[in-house]
Amino acid sequence: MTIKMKSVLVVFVIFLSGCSPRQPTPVVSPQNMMGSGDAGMSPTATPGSMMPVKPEASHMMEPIRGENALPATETMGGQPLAYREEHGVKVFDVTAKPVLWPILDGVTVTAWTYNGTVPGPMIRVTEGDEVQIIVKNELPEPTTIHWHGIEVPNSMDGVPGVTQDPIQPGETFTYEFTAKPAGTFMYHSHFDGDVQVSAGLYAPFIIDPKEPVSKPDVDVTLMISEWLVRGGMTYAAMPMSGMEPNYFTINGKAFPMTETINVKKGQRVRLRLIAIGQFIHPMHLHGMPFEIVATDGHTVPDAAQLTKDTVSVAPGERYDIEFVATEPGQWMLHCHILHHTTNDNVEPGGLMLMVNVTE
Ligand SMILES: [Cu+2]
Repeated sequence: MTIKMKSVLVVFVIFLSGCSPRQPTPVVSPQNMMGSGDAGMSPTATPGSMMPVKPEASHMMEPIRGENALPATETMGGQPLAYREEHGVKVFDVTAKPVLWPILDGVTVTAWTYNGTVPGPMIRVTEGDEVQIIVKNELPEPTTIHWHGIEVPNSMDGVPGVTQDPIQPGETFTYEFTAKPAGTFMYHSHFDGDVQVSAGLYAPFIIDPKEPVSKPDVDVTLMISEWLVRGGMTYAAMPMSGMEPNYFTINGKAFPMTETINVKKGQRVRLRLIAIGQFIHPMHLHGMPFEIVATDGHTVPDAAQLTKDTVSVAPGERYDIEFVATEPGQWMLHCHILHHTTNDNVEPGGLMLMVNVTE
């Protein structure tokens, strides 16, 4: 072993010993935390599992705050948001607020939402539109919105402490930009993202092309995310020991409460897959192969389109897939990490839905 390697090892050991939890966390049981006392004894300790010793990191271990959260009045998330036109600008109102959101019969999460749904409402405009989004913060904590993948001016990018001050509880902030380019995008919180995004602050943002293109017969947007529900409390699910999710949702619902996509034989179907949680999901369609027609909102040229039946959607990615529904029947779309097709470890559940093709 070289001197350099030895010194790296010594520094690493000092780092690990400094990270040992000094007191039990109030939320997650110590046996779940890994590495308590001696990280070297724990073969699967992750950097995340060491973090609760830092006071500023403990927020992620606490339940999602739901003071004054009312039961959701809407049943479906991701629905188109109405707007008003003012001097040629499309103006949208978005309120960030907690609600109690059912993801399954008998399972309700405390969600932080845009306008009371998970996902929040879909903003859908045409390339080149001037848009204004008036954001009111009714959360108990500051927030901001990032327009993921959209080419906005830097001052509209929603990064707290960099491009803007956080929107404090009770405050309003107006975002304004020209919608471009065309494609599948999303908007989500960029303040305490590990907690706020996991809690539900995300929604689709679709920009349709200005020049007419051949439109699919069926066009469905599916946002994929994860939840940790324990003892009736909701926590921000993370790839971190003791904080892993036990529920998985498509558009805010776990199977069998996920939507069914109804299609007539011969129709061309576009599914816009968006992963907004912190886990990768290899989504597999039964019965019919599909083409990947756009990645992260950008059109894939015909000659470069892959024909697939499974596509892995990593956090932040979008894949637009298309297929012609040639075969009648009930065809399942599901994640192929099969633990993700369970509800609290019971199959079937989670990331499954039916594509129902009829004559
Ligand atoms: Cu998955």
